[in-house]
Amino acid sequence: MSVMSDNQKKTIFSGVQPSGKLTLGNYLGAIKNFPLLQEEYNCIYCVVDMHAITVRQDPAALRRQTLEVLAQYIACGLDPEKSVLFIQSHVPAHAELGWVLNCYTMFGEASRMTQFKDKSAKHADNVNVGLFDYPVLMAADILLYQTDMVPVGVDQLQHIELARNIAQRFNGVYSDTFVMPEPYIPKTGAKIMSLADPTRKMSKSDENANGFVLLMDKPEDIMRKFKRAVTDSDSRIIVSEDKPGVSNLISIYALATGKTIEQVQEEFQGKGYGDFKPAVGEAVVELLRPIREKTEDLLKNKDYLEQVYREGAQKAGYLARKTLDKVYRKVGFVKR
Ligand code: ATP
Ligand code: LTN
Repeated sequence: MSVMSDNQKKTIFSGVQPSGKLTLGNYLGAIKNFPLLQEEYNCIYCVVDMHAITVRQDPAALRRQTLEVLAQYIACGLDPEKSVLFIQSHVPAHAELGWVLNCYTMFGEASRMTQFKDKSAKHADNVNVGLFDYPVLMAADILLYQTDMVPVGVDQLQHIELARNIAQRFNGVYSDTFVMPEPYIPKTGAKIMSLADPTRKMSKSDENANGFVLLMDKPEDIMRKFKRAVTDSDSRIIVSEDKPGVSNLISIYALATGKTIEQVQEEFQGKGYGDFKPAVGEAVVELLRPIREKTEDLLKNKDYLEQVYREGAQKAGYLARKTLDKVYRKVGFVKR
């Protein structure tokens, strides 16, 4: 397997939480970029179920959603022969390194994480220690694989900076142990906004279902959501700071069709929302159709998915153990 044999290649790692159904934001901001680099890099992609339980989950739904995310990774173009695909809780080294890194993370720096502040406001009845510690586990995910690059949406930038700070601190105390990871954030699509409130991020946990498009949404639902999308007072189809609704739709259309922002603005010059919104809807329907169909097929074949995540955990576990052993030795744990 290339990941074990090819040390010349750089490593990419990323994760997605199985905390609900995946949105167009998850796809355009992150997952779409995962398969692009499969040939040139050692790619490792994880379904981060341990992160998902920082917010209360229904056990049966969590189990189903974990397999759905795995199936969607493959449906979006990840090839289990080329990339390592696995489930976080199957590789205990994540929790083990997470504990060690807790002892090299300052309470103050963890307290500054905006996702923690947002999520504790949203789940005020369950502000648990795991929610606070979430970014340290994420640092462990990344650092375990000596990751060079982490493809994510822009909302995760602060967490990657924290992972870098933790790595630097540890390397400073014990000599070089971890590779310094770099974020990989797309120029367009790094933050897809809600269709119902374009000042907010499109989020799968939004209470307003018209705000997000799911990868598994039926074509008629996608069309309805785009036709109802909140736009701005004047009807010009241009990107502008004071036109967050239209700017968001232009980004989505550009990404779905492979056109540039300029080409899209030109295409709809002199036209109104009546032409533009259904065109965005149709482009997204066509973008998502093959992903939805492939996901549905894969979910019918549980044996295949099981084989993928078992093999993935074995490969990931081998790589993770190498880093963990090094860390345990450096901090002074007796060899077992
Ligand atoms: P939740 O809504 O439960 O907070 P989430 O969708 O924000 O979850 P994840 O599922 O873990 O969080 O995100 C997976 C990846 O998708 C991350 O890299 C994240 O940056 C990216 N992402 C999430 N939402 C968007 C968005 N609206 N635009 C661009 N990228 C996004
Ligand atoms: N925090 C991320 C999910 C995540 C992740 C990671 C992303 C967990 N571990 C490691 C990249 C690398 C999120 O909520 N979007």
